[in-house]
Amino acid sequence: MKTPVTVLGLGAMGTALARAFLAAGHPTTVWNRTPGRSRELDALGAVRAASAAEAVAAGPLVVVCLLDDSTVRATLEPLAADLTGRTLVNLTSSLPSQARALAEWAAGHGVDFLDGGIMAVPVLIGGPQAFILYSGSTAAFEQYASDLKAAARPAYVGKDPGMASLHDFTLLSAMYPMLGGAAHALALISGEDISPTAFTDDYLVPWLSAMLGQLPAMAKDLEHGPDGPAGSNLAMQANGFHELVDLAVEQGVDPAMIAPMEKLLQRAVSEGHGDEDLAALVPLLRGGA
Ligand code: FVH
Repeated sequence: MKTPVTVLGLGAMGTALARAFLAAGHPTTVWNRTPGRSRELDALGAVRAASAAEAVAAGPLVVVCLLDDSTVRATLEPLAADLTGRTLVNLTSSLPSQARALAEWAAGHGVDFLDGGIMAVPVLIGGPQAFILYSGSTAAFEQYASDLKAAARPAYVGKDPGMASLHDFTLLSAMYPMLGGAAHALALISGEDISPTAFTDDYLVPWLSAMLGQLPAMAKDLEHGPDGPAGSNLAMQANGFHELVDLAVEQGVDPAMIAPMEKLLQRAVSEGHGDEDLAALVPLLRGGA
């Protein structure tokens, strides 16, 4: 028999996780604060527990996916005794410090603990693009990785329970400005006779894909130092960037999304990095505001 799994929380993500475990043949017990949510899981074979404690008692592997860290603490703290001897996998978004504190709480109650960062939206769960970053108990990961695979490809990023969250939020920090930049680009053309779909398919995706292809070189420069003169030096970029802000103003678009980049480039130049490449921004940012 496959490992029984308990899922606490049937929001959009908890429901997707429960569906994936059911699809992979895991006996799956579910609980949600508001009863009756995600009724479709019943027909797939989910067992609906009357209380969180009853859900926890159903099996050795407890996956929690609630709104935020304070919700998790409020839900789990009364269940400490029920969780003892089981493995708790927290897939709720939380800060590294919160994950570490939860791990400490779990250890104090004899609960094996993994924190996870879900790199997917609900519709991708169970599919090939989804992956989930895990950190915390190596033993728990080794024991349950093959079960957790039902939800998404599991990637273990370290014993420190804060590592999954650090990786997760770092990846989101790269994603949001990219998607915000895409929204800014589409706003620039929105008053024009240009199809957003065609523009995106023909130019935006190929352009961003080509630029993404440059990231490994940037990371290499950062790790080993530049291996030649900058192809696109920061002085040149800082000099021209105001035109992007001017274009936004001309098109009636709020430049809020791109304006901080101009300031950052100017700062890099004024601090002597004009002849360097974008990798020079990394230590600059690390130095703080
Ligand atoms: N959905 C997504 O795209 C992202 C992908 C990456 C990871 N996130 C994180 O996953 C956590 C849950 O997100 P979600 O999408 O499932 O969120 P909701 O659909 O809003 O469901 C929230 C669940 O939390 C329950 N809940 C809220 N407050 C309480 C409380 N005080 N006590 C107990 N449970 C609570 C809520 O229950 P109910 O409102 O139905 O009673 C839902 O089960 C989240 O950390 C994302 O950042 C998702």
